[in-house]
Amino acid sequence: MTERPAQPAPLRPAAPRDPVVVVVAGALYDRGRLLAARRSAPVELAGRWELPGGKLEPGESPEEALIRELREELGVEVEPGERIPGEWPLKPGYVLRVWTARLLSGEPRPLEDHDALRWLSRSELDSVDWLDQDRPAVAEAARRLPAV
Ligand code: 9L3
Ligand code: MG
Repeated sequence: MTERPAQPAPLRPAAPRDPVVVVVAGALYDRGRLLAARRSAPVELAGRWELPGGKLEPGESPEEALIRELREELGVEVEPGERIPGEWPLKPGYVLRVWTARLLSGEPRPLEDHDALRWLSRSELDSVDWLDQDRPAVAEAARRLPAV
């Protein structure tokens, strides 16, 4: 009777990848300008400027999250447009994805998590202190600034 060759040890099932929290942000355009929002919290980010948005909630599509976040934070209704290609790391376990968005109604106001808003033309984009993590996304958003 021949001995069966030793079987290799069964492979461990692949460890599930750490879930990544998706943060969606909007590149909102109006007459050739891009909306920038100054964070009021948390303290380590306060005073820095960003594309407004926030974390995807369970069961939400990114577009739904963007609509909800901009309604909560700015008091406006928006229509998400195209996803700006790319994905930018935030703090560990978080990534930023950006969509263009069109203002349907309302005038943005800093209702939640921001204390100032500015509409920036292309030549003004460097005049605010963007979060480092938002800079590459802002550069991509700026390339899509509609000419006026
Ligand atoms: N964040 C960075 N850039 C952005 C946004 C909308 C958010 N454009 C970071 C800040 C927080 C985390 O993502 O660390 C979650 O964002 P939020 O829910 O506090 O807005
Ligand atoms: Mg937010």
